[in-house]
Amino acid sequence: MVTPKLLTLVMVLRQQKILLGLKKRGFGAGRWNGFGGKVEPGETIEEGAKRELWEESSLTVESLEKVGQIKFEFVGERELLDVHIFRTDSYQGEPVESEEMRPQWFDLEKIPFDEMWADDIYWFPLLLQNKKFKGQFKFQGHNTILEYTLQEVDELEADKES
Ligand code: 6U4
Repeated sequence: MVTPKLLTLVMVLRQQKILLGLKKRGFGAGRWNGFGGKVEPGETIEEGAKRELWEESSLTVESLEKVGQIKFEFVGERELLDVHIFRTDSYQGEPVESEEMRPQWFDLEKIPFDEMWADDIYWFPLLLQNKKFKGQFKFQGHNTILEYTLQEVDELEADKES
């Protein structure tokens, strides 16, 4: 059994725009994405999400809404990613570029899906319609989706400490 790696992803929305960051290094470098990273021992998933949002964008939030959970498998790689997706439309501060991310606001009609992870175009519509969702994507390399499942759900599992 492989233990999935717990990761967070935070989507910040404001007045028909979404804040994405261009990842400058590490996993997914060169792609626009929400803010997030690994959950550290002793923190809840939501705490990890807030910490990463702060570290990568300088924004703070009081609470985040959990909206999605997607598991990723990469053929030939042992590691499974378990990504917990949150959204917020109320935050404090202004986005500031960090070593990891260059933040930029995008109109909701101009989301740069060509320069994002290939799965995003599937689940962003659910995110933008305020739906909750669960899914699983199987990748060949980092660009090709071999198969996937995605479903709208009423509830997501409660947060737990890692
Ligand atoms: P560090 O600790 O900085 O070396 P790094 O390897 O850069 O970590 P990290 O921690 O930034 O990775 O986490 C990767 C981020 O990418 C998380 O926010 C989750 C997100 N992510 C991973 N696969 C994704 C995918 N297929 N689609 C997507 N986001 C994904 O939209």
